[in-house]
Amino acid sequence: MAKTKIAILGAGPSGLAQLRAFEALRKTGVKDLPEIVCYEKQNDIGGMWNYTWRTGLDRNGEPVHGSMYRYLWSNGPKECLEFADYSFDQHFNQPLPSYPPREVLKDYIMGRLDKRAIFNYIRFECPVRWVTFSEETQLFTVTVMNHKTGEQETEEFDYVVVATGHFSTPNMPYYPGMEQYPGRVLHAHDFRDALEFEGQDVLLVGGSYSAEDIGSQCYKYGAKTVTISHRGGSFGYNWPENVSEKPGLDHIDGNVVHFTDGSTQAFDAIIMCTGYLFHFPFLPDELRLDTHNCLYPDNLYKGIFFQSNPKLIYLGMQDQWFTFNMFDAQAWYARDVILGKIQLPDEASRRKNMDAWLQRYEQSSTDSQCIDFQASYIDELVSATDYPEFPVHQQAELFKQWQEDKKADIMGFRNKIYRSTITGTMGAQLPRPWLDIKDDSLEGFMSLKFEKVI
Ligand code: FAD
Ligand code: NA7
Repeated sequence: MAKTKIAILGAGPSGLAQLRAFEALRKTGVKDLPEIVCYEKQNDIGGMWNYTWRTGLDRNGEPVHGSMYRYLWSNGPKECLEFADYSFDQHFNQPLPSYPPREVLKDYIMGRLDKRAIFNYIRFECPVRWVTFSEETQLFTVTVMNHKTGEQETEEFDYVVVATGHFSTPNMPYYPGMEQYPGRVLHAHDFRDALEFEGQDVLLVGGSYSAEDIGSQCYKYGAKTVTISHRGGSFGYNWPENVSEKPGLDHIDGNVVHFTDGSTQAFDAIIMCTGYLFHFPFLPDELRLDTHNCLYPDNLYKGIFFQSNPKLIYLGMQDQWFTFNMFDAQAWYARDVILGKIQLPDEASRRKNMDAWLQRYEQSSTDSQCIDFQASYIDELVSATDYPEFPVHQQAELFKQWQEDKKADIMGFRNKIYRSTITGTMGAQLPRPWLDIKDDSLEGFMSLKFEKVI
């Protein structure tokens, strides 16, 4: 019998989790595993965690995937994203503070991979162009552009795993007057370096992570004033003196921005932190997940299997409190379905199950309830596979503490530390407040003298 073939689209944390799930089995001596090809648009693994200075198009003329910026530090405690099968202690051999910078987290994510084994599966600089499914053969046909050879390639697969992320294609609204605005207007996706805005009056539009974090970065690196326009209300943070909030943006007149409460203010630059679109230009309508950033996208059974064709698997499509450990939970579950260890129920039962989760999601209105919702979702997945059980509900409590810490001190929450639920190790204390540490490199961070806390 021909081997089962799987295409994994994307080698970011979700795609890598899928590769790792199969590798974990291979390492235990299981033979006759499916044949896997992973297509990656970039020239390295890591997905969003690969910092790129580029904006717009990459060297192959493909849209740049990266939305991360220099000086980005983890926006949640590392103790809430720790892999259950590879702890921070194992990787770093010393306790670290709870909010490491991007390079440090990237080092951790990469650390558990046997790169030589993993790289065998990956075809780099191969953006996926088109995917179809034949009812007749029950196979997917995947067409990619191989920029290394300059030729298109087409192959058939039994399963397709879509792991292309959903924080890369900007949602860019229009406001009257934008075309005449004399300053720079950019989306958070193209923000790379807060130093660019030193000494400037900067406006950020949006009410979520990007607005609060890019706003904090601009403050940290010397913007004159930072103003955040939030159409949905206030963040409720105790911002420093030169950071303030405004209601929604109404229109722009020259360099003066008019807000919905009638107030006006001039700005040097506007950063649109207005979120991202789910964008799958390589999928036809009948295979394309149609959703927005939320905790339970409809039509994904277990948050993974596309309802009308469950051989199409989506990873990491949820809004994310939990990240790496959730991707693992999904990848292990998907692996076991592909291997026939877990049988999917029929279409009607899957629908019923999704409806029950959707109903539960509807009843989750506060942040705490949403955190618990995602923790329960992960818990259900983990308990069905051999992925190491981990105290996901304890991690949910850490997230709630993190929320409180942010409310108490938005510029100081990254000085807080938490205890690992995997190893019991307490995070180490930063030697100086986050606001005063301007070097975010791996070497710079690791050379700091952290204070060990028992
Ligand atoms: P991605 O990391 O986006 O990876 C998707 C991969 O698919 C990429 O490598 C991309 O090149 C590839 N790809 C895309 N299209 C194609 C195609 N057509 N063909 C082939 N390959 C393709 N999470 C945290 O846990 N902590 C944080 O502090 C944090 N901060 C963040 C800050 C920002 C600014 C952003 C945008 C996200 C942040 N996240 C954070 C969330 C982050 O998205 C996840 O941690 C994680 O990167 C998601 O993994 P993924 O593999 O699903 O998607
Ligand atoms: P999010 O979390 O999806 O938030 C997008 C924000 O943009 C949200 O507050 C929206 O307001 C706001 N928005 C969307 N459209 C508009 C328009 N037209 N006008 C004004 N405001 C708008 O995206 P983020 O980029 O903040 O975070 C994404 C990930 O990046 C996150 O997981 C982090 O890890 C980093 P709304 O709430 O709908 O009123």
